Amino acid sequence: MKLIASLTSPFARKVRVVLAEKHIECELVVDIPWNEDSHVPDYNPLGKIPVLLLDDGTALFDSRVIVEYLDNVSPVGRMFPQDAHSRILVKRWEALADGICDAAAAIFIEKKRAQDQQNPEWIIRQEGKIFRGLETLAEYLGEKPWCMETGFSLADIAVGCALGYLDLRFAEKIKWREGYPNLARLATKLSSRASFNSTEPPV
Ligand SMILES: N[C@@H](CCC(=O)N[C@@H](CS)C(=O)NCC(=O)O)C(=O)O
Repeated sequence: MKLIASLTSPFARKVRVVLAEKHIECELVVDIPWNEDSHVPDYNPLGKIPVLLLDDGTALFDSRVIVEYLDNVSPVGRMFPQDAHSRILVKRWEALADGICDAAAAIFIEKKRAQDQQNPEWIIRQEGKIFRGLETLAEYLGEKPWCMETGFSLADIAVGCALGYLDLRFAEKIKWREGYPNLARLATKLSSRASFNSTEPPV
């Protein structure tokens, strides 16, 4: 099995953390989809990472499909609670955390354009998604030790990867730790796990 990923993608990090938590061996192939010579479109017509290449040649994308597949590969470190309602709540946490990453990545890409080609209204619209998203994550978390009452799950991983991505791209602009101490507590706890430590994005 091979994971095609970059070292900074929060979606790829989510998959890498899941692999580490479940102790699944997987070769990492670094491929930056923005590079001219990227092979990502050969495996994912959408040209996005992560892509998981199975030994029989099947290419799986996107990250939500991959983590669900991995959770079925091994019973170690279950990522989803058993009952249907809790399971769908984990998926909602994941959708919200991933959505924050989508908006943050969109701003990052827009800001790479020449200043006079950037669309400030569109950036503000994406920022709104991030700020409302953070507020909702904090509200859902409350004083619980983990996102789900049932304990550590994919929800915590998705949130940890989203917060880590905000630190990577917008540490100066988005001071989420100051506004949301409960999210800060969760992030600190996650950073002490080997899975998060070993997938820390390079600055
Ligand atoms: N929903 C997708 C999002 C993947 C995604 O947006 N990946 C980014 C890297 S962070 C990418 O490959 N972008 C290249 C592009 O949009 O062309 C997932 O969860 O896998």
